[in-house]
Amino acid sequence: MGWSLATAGESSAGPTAEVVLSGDLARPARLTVAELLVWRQHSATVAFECATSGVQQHTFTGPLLHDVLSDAGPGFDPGRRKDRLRFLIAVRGVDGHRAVLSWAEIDPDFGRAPVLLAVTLDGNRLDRAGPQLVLPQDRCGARYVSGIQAIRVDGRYTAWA
Ligand SMILES: Nc1nc2c(c(=O)[nH]1)N[C@H]1C(S)=C(S)[C@@H](COP(=O)(O)O)O[C@H]1N2
Ligand SMILES: [Mo]
Repeated sequence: MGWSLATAGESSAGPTAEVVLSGDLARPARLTVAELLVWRQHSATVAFECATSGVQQHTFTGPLLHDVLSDAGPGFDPGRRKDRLRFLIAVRGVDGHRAVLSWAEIDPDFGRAPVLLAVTLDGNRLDRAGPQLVLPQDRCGARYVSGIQAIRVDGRYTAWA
């Protein structure tokens, strides 16, 4: 057999990363960078400090995390604001690095943080590396989870059950 055009999940440049959206969602999904380009794209030029490598500045583009997760159907009644306050968003990179946000942090009715699920970094697409979390409000870089492999929405906080 000769060479073939890209098949699902691969291209001549290597495998394509997928982000798994799971948890309390009506429409769980697996999304590639190409699919994340369908949402309205936002740009953010940010500076953050790393404890080991100092201050870095980058320009990212991608959809709002809130837009992507809202389309996946989180399990609350959107008309009842108090319901949303129990929801957590856990973001995990391929290397196991993870960060937890509250739903209210990115909700336009509460914290309104313009958090991106970035699909480009300084003009380069992240198809193979996977998307990166961008939190323009953060002074430190530690929550800028790169190589995002999974995002889990959890509305059943049970520690006080
Ligand atoms: N997947 C993953 N993302 C990560 C990290 C990590 O260890 N793994 N480190 C974080 C930290 S501590 C910083 S400061 C930023 C910037 O890292 P960079 O210097 O690799 O750009 O990435 C963040 N994102
Ligand atoms: Mo860091």
